[in-house]
Amino acid sequence: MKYIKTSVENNVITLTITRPQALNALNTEVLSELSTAIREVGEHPDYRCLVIRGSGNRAFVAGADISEMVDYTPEQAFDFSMFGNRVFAQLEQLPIPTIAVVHGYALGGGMELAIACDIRIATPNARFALPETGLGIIPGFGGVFRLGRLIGEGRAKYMMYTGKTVGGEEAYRIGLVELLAQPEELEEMLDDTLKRILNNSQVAIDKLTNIFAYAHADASAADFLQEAEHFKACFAHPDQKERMQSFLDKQNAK
Ligand code: CO8
Repeated sequence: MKYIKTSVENNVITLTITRPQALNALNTEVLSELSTAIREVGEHPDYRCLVIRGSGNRAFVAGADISEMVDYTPEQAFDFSMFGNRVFAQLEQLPIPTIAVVHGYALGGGMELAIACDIRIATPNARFALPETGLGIIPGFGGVFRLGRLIGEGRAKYMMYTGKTVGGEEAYRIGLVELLAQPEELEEMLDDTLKRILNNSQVAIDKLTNIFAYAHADASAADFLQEAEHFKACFAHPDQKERMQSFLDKQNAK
């Protein structure tokens, strides 16, 4: 794989999204590789935990790829959203615990990826935001529904309507991340969490992951379709093209 690097240690598999030149932004290729990697994780009998990280020291994932999305037709936007929704649902429904390790930017689809995992560990320099409304779109990878479950609907609406960035400490305070670690303590905290999970009964954890997958499966299918339909409609409006183009023009002028 070109964009997803894999490593395995003590029955724990780590997937590192590796597209540092674009702050690990998710284009179709990255998403396709992620889909394959997650499917393979689900089929492997020996893995007991999955860790997801972003390459480099600046970002977990800076969102879906804006340069790819800017010219999408509404139909392409619908397909991209449904595809992303399927990949993140695959992740959410894995039969093993999943942990996102977040440093730097976790924006838009990147934040949606982090909240599709079971547990999040972040450093104070983590930057979470859903900047989609500023780009004329909405979160399209299941985040509209998942975020409210995690931090409460009011806070979720605040983050989506305002696009405001939340740093690592605030993310910890509002329950967007479960663990906060100074950069030098991050690996130790991750190892400690993994050891605690691995020391417990695999049978019991397997039962829990099954219950959580069951709890969200029915609602998710209808929710994702609803989200993708509205996501599609954003691409039929000039706001989306103007706002994304304006972002890209500013990037080019740097
Ligand atoms: N897409 C494409 N390229 C990106 C993205 C992105 N989301 N984020 C960063 N990059 C690229 C930059 O264009 C730049 O590339 P280049 O060097 O070739 O110009 C490189 O990464 C480094 O970025 P910057 O030079 O901008 O670094 P700064 O430190 O100045 O800024 C920021 C970092 C603040 C992260 C800035 O890059 C930024 O604002 N990026 C966009 C963040 C964003 O808005 N993300 C949300 C996108 S929308 C989304 O995720 C929707 C999800 C739902 C999709 C549903 C299905 C379709």
